[in-house]
Amino acid sequence: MSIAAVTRSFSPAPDGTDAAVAQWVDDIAALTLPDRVVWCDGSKAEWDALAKAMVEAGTLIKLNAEHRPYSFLARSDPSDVARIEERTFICSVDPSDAGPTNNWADPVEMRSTLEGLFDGSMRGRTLYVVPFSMGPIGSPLSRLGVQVTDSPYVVASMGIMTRMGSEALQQIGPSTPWVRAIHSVGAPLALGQADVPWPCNDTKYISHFPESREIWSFGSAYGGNAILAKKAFALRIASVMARDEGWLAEHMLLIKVTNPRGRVFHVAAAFPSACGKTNLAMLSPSIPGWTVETVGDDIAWLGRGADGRLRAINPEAGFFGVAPGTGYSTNQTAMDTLWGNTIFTNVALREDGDVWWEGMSDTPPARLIDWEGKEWTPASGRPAAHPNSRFTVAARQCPSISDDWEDPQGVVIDAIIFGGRRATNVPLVVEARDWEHGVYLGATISSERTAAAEGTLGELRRDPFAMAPFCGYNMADHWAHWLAVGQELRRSGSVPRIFQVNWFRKGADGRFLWPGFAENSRVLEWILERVDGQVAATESPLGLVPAPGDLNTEGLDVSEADLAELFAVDADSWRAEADDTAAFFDSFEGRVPEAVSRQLEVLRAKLG
Ligand code: GTP
Ligand code: SPV
Ligand code: MN
Repeated sequence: MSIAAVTRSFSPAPDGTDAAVAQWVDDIAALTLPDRVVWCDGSKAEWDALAKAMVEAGTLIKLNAEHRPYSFLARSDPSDVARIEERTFICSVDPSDAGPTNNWADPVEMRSTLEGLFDGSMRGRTLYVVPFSMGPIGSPLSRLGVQVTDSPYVVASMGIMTRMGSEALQQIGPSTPWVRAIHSVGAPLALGQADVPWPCNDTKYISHFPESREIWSFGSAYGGNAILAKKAFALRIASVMARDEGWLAEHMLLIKVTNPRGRVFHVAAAFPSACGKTNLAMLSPSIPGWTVETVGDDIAWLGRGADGRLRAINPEAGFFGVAPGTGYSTNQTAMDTLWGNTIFTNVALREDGDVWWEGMSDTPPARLIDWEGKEWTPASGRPAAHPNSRFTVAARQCPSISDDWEDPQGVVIDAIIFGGRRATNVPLVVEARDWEHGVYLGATISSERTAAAEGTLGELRRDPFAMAPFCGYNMADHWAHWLAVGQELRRSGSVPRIFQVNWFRKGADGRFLWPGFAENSRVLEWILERVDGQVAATESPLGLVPAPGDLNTEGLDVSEADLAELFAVDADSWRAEADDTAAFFDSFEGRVPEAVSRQLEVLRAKLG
C-alpha cells in the first residue's frame, strides 16, 4: 500500500445524497486520486475555514479590514488571467452541431485525452464536491449541478456566485437532471512537494459534452475557465438544454426600470464580455424620476411563462465583475457593493492594505504593489491592475438589487437590447422593426475584442447575441431557436421589442462621442417610452431611430455635431459591413434561417 493511500481521507456523501451523485464522485476520485474528498455544505463556517486556509497558503491576501472588511486579494499565475477560447471545446457527437463559431472536438478522442490528463491530477490535493443550484432553489426555471474541483479558490467563488451546498444537493433525486462539472488545476503534488499560491497547468482544456450535459475543465483556475457554473454550465450547456426544452440561456443583464409615471419595466440586454453589462445593470440614472434596479449582470435564462409572456431569471447569486473602469464617477453602485465580503483577483494592493485599479480614482496612489506582486508607481508605464482583473461579490450585497431578483417565476421582459463595442457604423440606439429584424440585429453584433478573453485587443470580431464564446450549439440554430420562441410569443400576443445600442462610437479624433454610464439612462428612456407608446420614431436603413429632439439631451454636455455623428449612417461603410455579414452567413453553410438572410437583403435594398 502506498503512503498516499494511507493518508487518504474520503468523507462519505452526506445522508440522503442521490446514489448517482455519490457514485460519480467515487468514480472521479478513483480517477484523480485526491488525498481528501470533502462534500461542501455551503455554510459560513465552511467558507471561513477555506478563506483562512487560503490565506495561510498564500493564495489569498487578507485586505485591511478597516478599509475593506472581510475581503481578499488573489493574484493568479500571470499565464492564467482570462478565458481561453482556443482551449474551449464543444464535443458534440456531430461536428455540425458545434458550428463554425465553436472549436469542435471528437467526444471519444476528447474523453480519452481528458482521462489521461485527469489520471492522478488531484494527488496531494483535496477534491471538493460542490453541489449548486442555478436560479433560486426550487424555482421551476432553476437547474442543478455538481462541480468537483481541487481548487479552494474555485469553491469559495462558487459559494458566492451560486446557491451552493446542502440545500442544492438535497434537490437532486433519482429523476432530477443535473449537470456534471469536473475541474482540476492540473497540478498534482508529490509527497512533501510545496504548493504554489496559484497552481495551474500550461496545458488547458475547457471541454463540454452537450449531449451528456458534462463539463471537464483542466489546467486553469481563472473565471469562466474554472467557475464552471457560470459560462460553461449557465450558457454553453444550458443553451443546449434550452434549445431542447424551448427556452433561452443568454449572456444578458436584467434590470427593473421604473419611469416617472410609476410604470415598471424589465429589460434584458446582451453585450459581449467587458462591454458594459455590469455597468448598465447597476445604472444610476442621470435623468430625474427614473429608477433602475438590478436583477442580474451577466446571464439570463428566459422562457415563456404560464401567462404566455417572456419571463427571465438571473441564474447566478453573485457578480464576477470587471474591476478596471469601475469607480465612483462611473459606477457608484458597484463601488458601494464592494464595501466588504469581496474577493478581488489581479487588482493592485495599496500600502494601506486596500485595493486599487485603473479607473477606481482619477489619480493613482503614489506607490502600489501591482497584480503580479511587483512594486509599482505611476511612472512604471504599465497597468497596476490586470485589464481583466475582477471582483467576486454576492448579489444581495448590491444596494440597487431589485426586490424581484429572486422571483421564482422570473420577471416579465418588456424590451431586449443588443449591443457591442463599435468605434464606427453602429448608432447610439436603433429599434428593430419586428422580432425577425431584432434577431438579425442580434445575429450581426460585432465588437472590438476586450481583455475578457485571450486575443488581440481592439480587433473587430463577430459576436452574435454576445454568445460567440458561449453558445453550446450551432449559432445559426440559435437564431432559428430565437425565431421559434418569437413565434410562440406572438401566439400569446406579447412579443418584447428589440433594440440595438452602442455606447462606444468614436469621433475622428478617437474620443467617445457619447458620455455613457449614467447618461445611458437617456437611451433607456427613449427605449421604454417607445415600449409605452409615448414617442414616435424615424425610419433609417438600419431600423427605427429617435426623431429629432426625441432623445432627452436636457442638461447633457454633448455637441449637436457629436449627436449627429452618433446616428450617422455612412452608406459605403454599411455596404461593406453588409458584404462582411454575407460572408459571415456563408460560413454557416446553408444553416442560416431564411428569415435572417432576408433581413440582410432588406438592409442592402434600403442602403441602395
Ligand atoms: P463581463 O463581465 O466581461 O461580461 O463584462 P460586462 O459586459 O459586464 O462589462 P462591464 O460593465 O464590466 O464594463 C466593461 C468595461 O467597459 C469597464 O471598463 C467599464 O468601465 C466600461 N464601460 C461600461 N459602460 C460604459 C459606457 O457606457 N461607456 C464607456 N465608454 N465605457 C463603459
Ligand atoms: C465574460 O467574459 O463574459 C465574463 C467573465 O463574464 S468569465 O466568467 O470569465 O467568463
Ligand atoms: Mn460576461
